[in-house]
Amino acid sequence: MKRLVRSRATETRANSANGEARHGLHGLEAVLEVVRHGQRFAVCSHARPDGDAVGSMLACRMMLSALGKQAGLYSADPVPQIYRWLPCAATIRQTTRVKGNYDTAILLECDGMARTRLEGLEGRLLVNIDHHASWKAFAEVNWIEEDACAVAEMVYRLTRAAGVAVTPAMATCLYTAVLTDTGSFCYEGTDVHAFEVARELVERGANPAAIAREVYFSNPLPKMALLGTALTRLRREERLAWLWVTDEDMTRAKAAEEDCEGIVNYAIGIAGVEAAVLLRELRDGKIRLSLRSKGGVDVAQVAASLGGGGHRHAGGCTLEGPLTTAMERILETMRRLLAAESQATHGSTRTESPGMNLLG
Ligand SMILES: [Mn+2]
Repeated sequence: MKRLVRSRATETRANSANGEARHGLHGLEAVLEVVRHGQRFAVCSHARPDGDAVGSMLACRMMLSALGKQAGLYSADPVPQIYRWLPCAATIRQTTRVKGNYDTAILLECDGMARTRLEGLEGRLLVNIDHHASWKAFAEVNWIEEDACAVAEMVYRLTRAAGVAVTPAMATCLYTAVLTDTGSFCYEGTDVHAFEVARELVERGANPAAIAREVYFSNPLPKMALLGTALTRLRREERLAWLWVTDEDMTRAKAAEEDCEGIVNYAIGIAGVEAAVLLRELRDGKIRLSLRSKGGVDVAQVAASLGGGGHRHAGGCTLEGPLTTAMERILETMRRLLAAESQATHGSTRTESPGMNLLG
């Protein structure tokens, strides 16, 4: 199913091969050129950074430093606890504004400047490196590889192409990014390339067991308390499952924003469920959605249509509240999507029976 998107990426690869930019797209070579000529780089990724964003930013800075360049790392949100042990994680500055005389800004897996929630990027040479299906060619230099298992794979390739030796610290950052972005090598798109990159990173000093211990076996207790609450709200209707977390739940569990990470996987993990949604009430009343699919339906499309982004299997977006309104809206969209997919696959619309709550 992921193969459906290969054509665009293949075209991108072709662009880089013949060095010519079509539709505003460039390749690795164009980014390499910018890296060689620039001196001061601001490197950032999307707000609410995940393992791929954090690991790739850190490795990117290490690569630029090795080339004798200056690099500043910026994030609108704090680095999640489970990634704070990464080498040099403290060099990521949490701010809403990038200050400094950077000539170039590298945006990792963002579909626009807004996705960073950072100000001060304007007026610099913008480089866009993305592997999301929801990519946009918004920058001066756009390098897109939808087939890359993580943006870390692209940073790794860039590092190799720049002739920079991948140190154990870089390998650790990049491996963590690949590990988390492939869902521990479980998601669709975990192909031979993903394992090749992982193998090369382990060869260069990444320690899989030590990294897994930090990322998966170091959960704070409030995260478990929040998960417990969320699971009491698990609902299922045929091939669709959903659950939600209120702001009050967060307060009661003493949970942090990042403790919501992974909850949606319990919903998509149910046998027979094809698509899942986690709704999370934010402090400002808006509702953050995490969408998952086993591949039959494309949640990146849904997310993009609602102002978000992601991949076929995983996406996210933010809706206006209240929770019940956002829930009705997304469930209606998902039901329609599943019905259309069912019709396309089986030639007839399955009757989606009235909702059956899993727990009462
Ligand atoms: Mn990613």
